[in-house]
Amino acid sequence: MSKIILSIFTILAVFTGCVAHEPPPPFGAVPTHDQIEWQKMEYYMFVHFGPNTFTDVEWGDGKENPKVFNPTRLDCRQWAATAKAAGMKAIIITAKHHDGFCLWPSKYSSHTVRESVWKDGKGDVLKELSDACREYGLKFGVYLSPWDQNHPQYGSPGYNQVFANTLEEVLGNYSTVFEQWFDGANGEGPDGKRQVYDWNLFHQTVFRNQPHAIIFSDVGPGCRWMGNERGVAGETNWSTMNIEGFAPGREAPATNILHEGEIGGKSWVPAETDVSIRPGWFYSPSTDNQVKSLDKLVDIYYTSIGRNSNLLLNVPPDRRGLIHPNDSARLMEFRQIIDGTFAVNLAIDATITADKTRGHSSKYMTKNLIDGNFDTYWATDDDILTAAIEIDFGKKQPFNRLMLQEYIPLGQRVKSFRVEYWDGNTWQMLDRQTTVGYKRILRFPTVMASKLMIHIETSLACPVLNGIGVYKAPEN
Ligand code: FUL
Repeated sequence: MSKIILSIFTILAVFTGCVAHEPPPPFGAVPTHDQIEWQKMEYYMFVHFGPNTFTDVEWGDGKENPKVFNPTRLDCRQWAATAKAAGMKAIIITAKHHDGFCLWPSKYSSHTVRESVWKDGKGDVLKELSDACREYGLKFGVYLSPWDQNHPQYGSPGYNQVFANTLEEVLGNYSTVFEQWFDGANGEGPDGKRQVYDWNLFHQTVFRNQPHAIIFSDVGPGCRWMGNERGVAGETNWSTMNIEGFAPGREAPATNILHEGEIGGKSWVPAETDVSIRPGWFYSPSTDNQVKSLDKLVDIYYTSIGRNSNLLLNVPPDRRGLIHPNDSARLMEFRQIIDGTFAVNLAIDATITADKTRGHSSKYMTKNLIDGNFDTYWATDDDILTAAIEIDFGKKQPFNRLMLQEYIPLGQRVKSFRVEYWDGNTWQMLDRQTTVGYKRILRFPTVMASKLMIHIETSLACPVLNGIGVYKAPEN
């Protein structure tokens, strides 16, 4: 009899043990493998370059003489070297802006580098940049504006195929494209007509040529515009959103939705923050002394990468075709500050405990939060939606940054959390926030404390975190 009971217990224990050791099931919309790899890139360069660089306007009207495009010392290797030294992972270039000018000799346009005097009309900026990116180990991406104020067919049904052919040329002839950037701006063409865009055709063309490309637009589907050009993503920022029935531009969801995403949204469309290092997107000699300050860039870091968004920082080359020294010097200072801030994770030498651990299993313990391995994580049992994680430094320690990361392959879950520190007698409130996502960084005045506690207050499904960092940024 007792043997039977024992076996039943053994079977039960093994069974429940097995269940508890299973990874949490994915929750809601989840990213594709390409979206996960894209999110890990975090920081890359936007390059606005074209006739506007020489005419000092932000929006050319397509009537410019192509001969105005004449960089005297164009060197894409200098752009790539700068991006690399800045810690960026890629460069996205405006292959064609709203003026329709193509930075490659397109056979579907008569308004291109071929018609310019640069290299006697034999140059190709996309070729030079994609080669330079390859050489420097950077990914390559392209911006193409469907709005085209030069093309004679713009505003007629035939233009959609012209644009698809143009895309095919750019995506099929250079290198792997990690991101296709679609601008939502849709204005009038040369004959005063507006185009009804065939997004299905455009998307099919992208995926046929570049199956792994992330498509950026107001509504993705790969990643989304986060609603402003100031570098400030939503403090609450879901990577999920409902995109069905919407389109880029005038048919996009309300800006506040782009800004914050949507809790429980049916698609995974993470935010990308695009912002320029200068007041304009294109170079102007009048802005040489208006490169954003170091403090401003650092603020942008925390309101983009620190808020579950990638950062696409625009650095416009000058009329020589080079990144101006004022911009590159600022980029290097910026990198130094960020690298310095995140060099030492104080959580690594601390004792980290959680009040709940999935199945009490070592597979899901807090050590996974600091092992530097993206694919290992701490989690709770499926029905446990709140938890507390304590970080004990063993002695008083100054710190002013806290980083949290959710394991996004299983979806975005945390809806609210609060952070407290131990003042020696009691727990003191430090901050209360909402979403985490791929990466959330809190910035606060330096605290001297021996312990830090993170309370996950609400979560849509059991919390799954794969990273925690506590840092002491140099005071500046
Ligand atoms: C906008 C464009 O109109 C601007 O010129 C710039 O290219 C920016 C990144 O996107 O929609």
